Amino acid sequence: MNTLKLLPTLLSRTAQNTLPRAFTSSVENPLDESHKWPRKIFSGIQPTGSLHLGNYLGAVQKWAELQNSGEDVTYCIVDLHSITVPQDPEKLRNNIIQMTATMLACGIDPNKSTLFLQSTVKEHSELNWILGSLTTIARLRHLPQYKDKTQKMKEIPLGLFLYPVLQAADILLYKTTHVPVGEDQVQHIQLTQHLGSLFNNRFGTTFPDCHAIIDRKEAARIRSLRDPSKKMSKSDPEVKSCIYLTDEPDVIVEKIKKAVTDFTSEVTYDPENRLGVSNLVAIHSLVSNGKTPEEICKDVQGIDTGKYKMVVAEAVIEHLKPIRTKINEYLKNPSELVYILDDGREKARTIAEETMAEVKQKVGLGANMSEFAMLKKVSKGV
Ligand code: AQP
Repeated sequence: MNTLKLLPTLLSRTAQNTLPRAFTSSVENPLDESHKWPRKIFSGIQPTGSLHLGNYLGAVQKWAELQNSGEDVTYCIVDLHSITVPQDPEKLRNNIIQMTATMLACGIDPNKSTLFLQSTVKEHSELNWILGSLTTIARLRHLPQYKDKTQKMKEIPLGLFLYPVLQAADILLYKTTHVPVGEDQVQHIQLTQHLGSLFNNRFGTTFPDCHAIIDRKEAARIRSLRDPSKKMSKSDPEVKSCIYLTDEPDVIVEKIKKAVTDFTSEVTYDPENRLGVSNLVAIHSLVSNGKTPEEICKDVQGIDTGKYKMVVAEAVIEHLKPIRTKINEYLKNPSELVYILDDGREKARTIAEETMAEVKQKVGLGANMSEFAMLKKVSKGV
């Protein structure tokens, strides 16, 4: 239905995109600084099991806020990224369904957001190849996520090395201006800016400059409960380091009870010097309807960190309860989830196809070759 509605727009845009303008603009038109880009939000999440509090508070909670404030938002379940480490095919498909249910339960509304599965829009892989041909091995080798993830690996998959380029393709394909992410992704957004401007300089203005949105300091980096010097991460082998949205209440209590703090019993928010307790205050603040860390500390004045852990656990359990219930509800109807992803794919594909046609034409690849041949014929006066 969407496709039909969009067809006239698509056709008229294609017709407007007259051949001589497109071919000459590619090399002769330098970077157009004055171009005004519409504000567009894009972000992605890997379908690797359940969401943890870091993913939720650092990214997805913000995604729903942006959607509800009327922004143009596109959210992608990035399955191609997840296969950079080995995946069991059956489990991966289950995880895609699980992640779709989780997104909806966290407030992503397919009527307001475009929610789709990355591998169903082939243009992500195509743009990845083109951008990969622009970037250098030296630029990728120094990215901290690559260094962290491969530290203990003997054989490093090429995909793990290249995935920041695919991430840049994901973002640029939709001419994104803003990307809501956690702090761990900042270098990848910088790489995206670099590749976008490299492309623009070489082939003419095509992509806007994009910016990371990290506006809530306390959410930017949720820390491991067992080692607060590290970020909360699903690949952490320490099971109690990470709270999942689907954890049962008793598991959440157990994990927070075991959270590493320090020898001072007072509850204060001092993220520079007291990483562990400040992490708990940050989590508490983010699940408490806009209460600041300072207000939280004032509320719990007089209780020690041991007792405070129970207060945090209770707040987290309360906040996650409706989300867990909704996840289970959505999971009862997987076909509906697949339908939502299919619908999202159609919306995403319309934009992705348009961008790729422009990119291929500018790079000199095989798009519109028949029109090119016609133009040659005309210029030779045949
Ligand atoms: N600890 C965190 N604090 C704040 N934000 C975080 N994000 C991840 N961890 C934290 C943000 O979550 C979004 C989606 O992340 P992803 O699915 O791509 O997973 P990831 O970044 O690889 O992080 P994970 O879940 O912990 O996985 P591993 O163990 O593979 O590193 C991103 O916006 C990310 O910033």
